Amino acid sequence: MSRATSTPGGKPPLYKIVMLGDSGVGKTSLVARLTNPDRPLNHDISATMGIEFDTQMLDTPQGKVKAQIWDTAGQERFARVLLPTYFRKAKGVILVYDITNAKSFESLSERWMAQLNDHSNADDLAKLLVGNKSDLESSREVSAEKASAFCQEYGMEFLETSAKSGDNVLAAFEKLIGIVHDRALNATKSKGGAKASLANNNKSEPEEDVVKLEEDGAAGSGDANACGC
Ligand code: G3D
Ligand code: MG
Repeated sequence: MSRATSTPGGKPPLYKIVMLGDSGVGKTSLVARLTNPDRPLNHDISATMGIEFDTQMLDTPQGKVKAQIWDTAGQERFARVLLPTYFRKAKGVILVYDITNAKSFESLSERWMAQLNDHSNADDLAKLLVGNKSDLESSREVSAEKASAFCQEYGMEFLETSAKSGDNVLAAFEKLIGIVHDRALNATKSKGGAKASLANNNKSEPEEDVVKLEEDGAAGSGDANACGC
């Protein structure tokens, strides 16, 4: 379990979340919009190879937390090799499709949910469905009703976003990280309270490898090699 609580004045808890979805749906653009909202949508950064991650401080109703957001190419052959590393210790997942591309929505049930189940304990992961490119309403192929029905089936929340306009981007990441943080706090309580958790955390828990990646200076470097993948 990640550090679910922080000491007064201490570091906020850090949670790993992963982006999933077909190539081209806008995963990299969403992360870029979150971490650098003033940068126009520009695709020098779109040729995502392997794995990269970035960190971002986010607000939740229970205080500030740090999200370590992993992004992948979404290219099947490459992703298969990297998936175990990708999912390791993840606490949340954002499943992204493109509202103008019905196939990208079908891929969620045909491919991405199966990979989630194969490589993680899907029940332990907080999940958020994101329909991106909401600015392209006239080209819409996936209705919000259809997406909501999918969410009910898999027990997840849903938002439509536009990485291009910035609409709902922060809200999406905050929603997911809020769920992750709530779950961690509840788990801490049910394990005997925050005090016990803090005591355990001082015994250098194995989750620290996620933190270590960041401390190594790899965070945001955009370099798959930098995270030892
Ligand atoms: P990916 O990381 O999921 O593969 P990218 O997707 O972030 O690389 O985005 C793929 C393409 O979709 C990019 O276009 C990008 O500009 C565009 N895109 C991403 N999000 C949005 C959005 O919300 N609205 C619109 N209109 N376009 C978006 P290019 O042409 O650079 O390939
Ligand atoms: Mg990408």
